[in-house]
Amino acid sequence: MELSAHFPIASTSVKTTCPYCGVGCGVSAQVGQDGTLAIAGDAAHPASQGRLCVKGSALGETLGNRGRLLAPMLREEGALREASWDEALDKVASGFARVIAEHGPDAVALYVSGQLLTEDYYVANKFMKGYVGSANIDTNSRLCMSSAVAGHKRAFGEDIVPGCYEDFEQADLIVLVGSNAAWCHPTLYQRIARAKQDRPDLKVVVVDPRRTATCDIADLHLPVKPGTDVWLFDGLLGHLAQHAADDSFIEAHTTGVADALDAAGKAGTLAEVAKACRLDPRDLERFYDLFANTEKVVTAFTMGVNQSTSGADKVNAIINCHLITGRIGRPGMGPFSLTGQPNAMGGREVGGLANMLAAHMDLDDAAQRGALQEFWDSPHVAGKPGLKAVDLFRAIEDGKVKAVWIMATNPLVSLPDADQARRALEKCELVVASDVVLGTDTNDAAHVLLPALGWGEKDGTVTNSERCISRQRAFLSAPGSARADWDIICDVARRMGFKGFDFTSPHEIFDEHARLSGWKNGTDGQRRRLFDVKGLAGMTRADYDALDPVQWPVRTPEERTARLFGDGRFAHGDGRARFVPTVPRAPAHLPGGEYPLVLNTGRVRDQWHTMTRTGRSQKLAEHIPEPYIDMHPQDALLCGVKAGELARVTSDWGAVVARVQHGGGIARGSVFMPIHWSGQTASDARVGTVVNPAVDPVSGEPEFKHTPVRIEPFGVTWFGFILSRTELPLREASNWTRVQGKDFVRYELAGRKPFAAAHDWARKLLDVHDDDADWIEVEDKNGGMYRAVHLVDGRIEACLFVAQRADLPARTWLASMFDKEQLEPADRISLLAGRAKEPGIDPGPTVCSCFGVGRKTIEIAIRQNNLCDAAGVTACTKAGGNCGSCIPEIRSLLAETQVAEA
Ligand SMILES: Nc1nc2c(c(=O)[nH]1)N[C@H]1C(S)=C(S)[C@@H](COP(=O)(O)OP(=O)(O)OC[C@H]3O[C@@H](n4cnc5c(=O)[nH]c(N)nc54)[C@H](O)[C@@H]3O)O[C@H]1N2
Ligand SMILES: Nc1nc2c(c(=O)[nH]1)N[C@H]1C(S)=C(S)[C@@H](COP(=O)(O)OP(=O)(O)OC[C@H]3O[C@@H](n4cnc5c(=O)[nH]c(N)nc54)[C@H](O)[C@@H]3O)O[C@H]1N2
Ligand code: SF4
Ligand SMILES: [Mo]
Repeated sequence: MELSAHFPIASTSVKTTCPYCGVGCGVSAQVGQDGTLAIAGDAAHPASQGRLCVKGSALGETLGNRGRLLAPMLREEGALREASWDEALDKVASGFARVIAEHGPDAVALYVSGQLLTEDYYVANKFMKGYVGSANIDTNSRLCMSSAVAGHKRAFGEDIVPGCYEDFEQADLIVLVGSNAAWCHPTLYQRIARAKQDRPDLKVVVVDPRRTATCDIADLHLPVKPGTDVWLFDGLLGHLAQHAADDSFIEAHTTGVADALDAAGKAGTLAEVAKACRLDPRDLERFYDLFANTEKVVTAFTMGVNQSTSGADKVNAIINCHLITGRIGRPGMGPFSLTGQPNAMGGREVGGLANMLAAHMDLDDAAQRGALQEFWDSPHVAGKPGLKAVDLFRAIEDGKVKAVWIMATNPLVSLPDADQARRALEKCELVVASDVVLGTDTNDAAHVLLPALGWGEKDGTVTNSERCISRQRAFLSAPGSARADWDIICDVARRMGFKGFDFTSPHEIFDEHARLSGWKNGTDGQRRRLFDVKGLAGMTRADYDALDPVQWPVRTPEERTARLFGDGRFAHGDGRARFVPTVPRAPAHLPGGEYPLVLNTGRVRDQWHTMTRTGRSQKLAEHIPEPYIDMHPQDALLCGVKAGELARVTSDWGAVVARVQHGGGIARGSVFMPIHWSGQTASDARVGTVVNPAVDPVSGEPEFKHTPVRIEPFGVTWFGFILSRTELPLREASNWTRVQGKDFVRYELAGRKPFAAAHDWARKLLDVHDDDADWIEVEDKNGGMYRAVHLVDGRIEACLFVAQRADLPARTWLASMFDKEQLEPADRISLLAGRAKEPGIDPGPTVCSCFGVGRKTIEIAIRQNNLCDAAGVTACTKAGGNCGSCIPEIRSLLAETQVAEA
């Protein structure tokens, strides 16, 4: 891609880390002399060994200045205007200072993100807990990893992931619980798939209410009833106690087994557990036997576990099973929390959560608070936990928190009961947002916008799921007047008169962070913290810049640590791990009455969260271009909705509209919606508005995967689409979704009001004023059809197609017209038909985004060449030949085609 306005600062290849998921793949970025950028996997990176998934591969497409926030902005009387850094930062500093002076330090808050670098995160936390004097700094990791953190702390005494990625290759059984790794941790998933191919004895069990792409490699899929994992693992604990307990390990290294078994007993007999989990008892027995009889077991878990009102208990129920068998800390075994964001771990190391301190110190330990204050030489160290994300936004709405600074997260989309979050920001006196892009739902509610450096421009470190610290390195110069997040925070801190923020580079911050990790660590009567990277303190700037990926702890510069707890010593004072009793309990809100179905929410393969970055890539838009509701055909029948048509999903908290589809492997009683669409990309698909705000009592993590809803048809009277070179103000128009095209934007439309005055509406919308504009149109008033194309200098500028029925032409051919600088006469004639005179084959929905290969192309190749495996499909069509993220889908097409042929 061209990076016209971006001045490349490096013309050789720069090694950095992917800014998306917690696998933390190494990326090699090369900016050519001509300004073009090439992205490839970094073969030397231990987490990924040269591999990238589709999102990582498409990083180049997401850069560039289009849509970026390039200067500070202030909102005055509802309108945004550019401001200088001085003016903007003074406004933030004086606003925070005034609120603190008038209402105390707890009346301000920071809401930050696992997408900040460790250095940014470190200073944000120091600013709030050490200088403002409040622990009101929470992070979107509350929505993500907080149940795992709570579970780790309860069991181990510290937030520790004991294992490493190699364990997935060395295991004989991998249990994936509430994880769609094929789509969410793709390169790690592919590592498992390769290990299984080499060693078919490696068994994989997937525990997920949906039959996801991850089940492609599963020997056993347990489609648990949503929210019932504690029953499942409590039942397993009882089974293991009888068949696989490691008594000497339990005796020497743990406490609390009897209470845990007592609590687990409440789950009942195997038959009762099977009933509670809605599983076939034979499958359950198979799973229990497999687990009991396999020494090397890794149980990896993600959001199906954490995002629950029993999230922390789910985590501990899993850990209990590893403790009772002593399967922890040794090669090929252990509980393994897969992190979501690129720096979820780094955030936890610096104490980004409202109930933690920096460097794994404890907020409720006065001695550690004292030690931290001494190290920082700060006026305070917050003495009580701050507000957790959901409570924070309630406190903002209640007027208790009057100023909030949001960094690298988009809470008006990602929080549960997202309309509540919007109401909160509307009432808040001062809302500051630091972001890399201008158009986000949260920015729309902010008073001050601060432009941050993004990936490729910023410098620092991140920590992945296996505790591996890697450098993110800059290879592009700052666009506009954007500045690094750490730099912005330090500047505000200095303006508020705080000392201790004179950092001039991320290297200096990292050094302080590394020194703090070793500060009074196990000395001066303080608890020994396993998080210790003092071996990385004292590096020169050049050392830091050249830092190779390294797993912590790093107590001496030479130390390398793949696994923890192998010696049976845990981080609790007595060195023992705790069995945590977990009594199964149902989710907070159960389906029934008005809301008979359970809404489950999660991710799709090619998009990242609220789409502010992946949404800019045409390649990534094609796999799943529109928001959808996946549901069982029988439920659809009962609700009176049909596949391909729009439906409304309503809960007690809000409503959204999306297209119904089947085939997502969902059982009756549940529906699934992706989380990615916001007010910027769709009129009515911000799914957070529907999600209930109940949280886990221990971790404060919301129950994103379980909201009772009802579904009903969303009747429309017309359908349509627009392709346009410029963005259109559709905000108030009918139902719409925005899809990124190559040199255009596509809008899918539907309307409820009778369709009238098409000609005037179309010209107004497409901004065509000139009477002799090159404007071609056709209207069939009786048939309820209207089509128009606007050309400028022989090039297509925009086209609009609407009809009373949904049978509009496929968008593919029209989209290809946007590639042409000049339309040929034959193209012009075909424009209103929306397809070439002799149409080729419609490739169908995209399966392989890397090479743009559609479903129909693959199906035809399978049939014509009698293909029987994914490698054959790749050889014929290229699909799956780059990142491999689509291989599970190719394999299910192979299976479907084979069934159809039979
Ligand atoms: N493509 C892509 N990848 C991503 C991200 C992204 O936005 N896009 N985001 C990253 C982030 S921040 C995160 S946190 C991770 C999330 O990674 P995952 O947790 O793997 O992804 P999700 O789709 O949120 O949910 C996982 C699964 O939990 C299942 N589930 C729902 N309820 C239950 C239940 O009660 N029990 C069990 N066992 N399972 C249940 C869902 O059906 C779903 O398939 O992905 C990371 N990777
Ligand atoms: N219904 C439902 N909701 C969910 C979830 C779910 O499963 N279901 N999952 C939850 C989870 S696990 C997560 S992690 C959250 C994620 O939710 P969010 O964190 O809200 O989502 P993002 O779109 O990643 O928001 C990141 C923002 O930071 C900006 N940004 C990117 N890089 C930088 C940078 O370097 N500096 C600054 N200042 N800004 C930057 C981006 O443009 C974007 O606006 O969503 C949560 N919400
Ligand atoms: S698996 Fe994909 S999204 Fe995750 S770090 Fe690797 S390339 Fe990035
Ligand atoms: Mo996450």
